[in-house]
Amino acid sequence: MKHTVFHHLHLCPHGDPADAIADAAIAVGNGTIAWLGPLADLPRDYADWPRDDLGGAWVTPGLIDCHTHLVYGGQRADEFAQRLAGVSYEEIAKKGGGIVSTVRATRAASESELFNAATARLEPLLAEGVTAIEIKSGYGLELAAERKMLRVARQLGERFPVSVYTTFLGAHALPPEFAGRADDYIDEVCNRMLPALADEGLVDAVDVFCERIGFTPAQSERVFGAAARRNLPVKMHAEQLSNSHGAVLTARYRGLSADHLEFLDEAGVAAMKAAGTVAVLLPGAYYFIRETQLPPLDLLRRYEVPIAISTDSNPGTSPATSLLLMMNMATTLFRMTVPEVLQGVTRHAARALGAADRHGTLAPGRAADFAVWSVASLAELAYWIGRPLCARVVRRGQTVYTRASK
Ligand code: DI6
Ligand code: FE
Repeated sequence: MKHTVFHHLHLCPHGDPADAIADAAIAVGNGTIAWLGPLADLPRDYADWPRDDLGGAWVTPGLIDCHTHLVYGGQRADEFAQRLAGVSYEEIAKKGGGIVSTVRATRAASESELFNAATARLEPLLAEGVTAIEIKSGYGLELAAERKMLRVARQLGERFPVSVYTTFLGAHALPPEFAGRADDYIDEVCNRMLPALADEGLVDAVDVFCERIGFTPAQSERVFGAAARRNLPVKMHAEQLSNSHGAVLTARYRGLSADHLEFLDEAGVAAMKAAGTVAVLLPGAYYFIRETQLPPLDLLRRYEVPIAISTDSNPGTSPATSLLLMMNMATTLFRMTVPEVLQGVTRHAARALGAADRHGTLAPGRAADFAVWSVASLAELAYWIGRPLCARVVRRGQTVYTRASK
């Protein structure tokens, strides 16, 4: 049995600095946490276990990026340039650009090309302490290409030391071959794509883009109904560019999360609270499309809705591969606090994936998945912009990443 006592560390076991433990220790046996707490209280059973000195670093649970579109072909830097010249995200989408241009590139790419492109985006996240990640489909918009995306997502979890949670987002945009026939495409999503992909074990959750340039609440509800018939949890890109009251619909289906939420109203917040639906805020998309409507932080706080933070890593609205940068943006742009954003990338993010029993908290009996930070204060995780702060990543008790020391 492989066992180690990690010591000479400060521990933030639940992502909340208020319950941090100074001069702590973590006893790990066979990849599972046997005990954690103040080193001075280390039980005798572990006194003779080999030690691993973390040099006074801070330790948090491994980070969770709970909303990504990591797998896709091509990139959209030229559209970015157009938007800098004043063309809006919605205008580009209406002219057949946007999501649909990534669809063309994704359909044309092979599985290995998609795997290699996604790897280049995954590696910086892993180097920042991410040990669990959600990866959506949604750039295939036909069965074979959606299957290809979800297979690549599963392969990333097999190849790299990260837990991958897949989300079927067939209802991301209307593919060109269904132009003007959105209801027929929703039939295809509900009656053919989702059942086939669920039967192949490729789907952990189902998402839909409920928006003026996406799908209506009625079409979104049909997708949720199809997910419910397969006992699959749901989530939604909701209230990103307008208020379609998608969050209320998501809450009605006891959705894991409603995401974006810039235009969320109090009725939506109250419904999310009642349903236990997590608010996933995506500051990278807010920043990149130069949105000005802030998500209703005061309402979310007043109703005590759990808030998660994520990269929304995607080629159109958030070409981001840094969760720490999202923490900085969520504090600076959304005025969230350090404890809020730390919990937003740990236990609340785990809850948004329906995996709070497996990720986001360090406790006896759980997998020893943690990040080791070369910082003097946890506030530095949201403070520094673009600075490498993760010294080591430990997954199931084994060191899977060590930052090269100068
Ligand atoms: N909202 C977003 O911000 C992404 N998808 C969505 O529903 C954008 C995806 C893209 O532009 O490629
Ligand atoms: Fe998204």
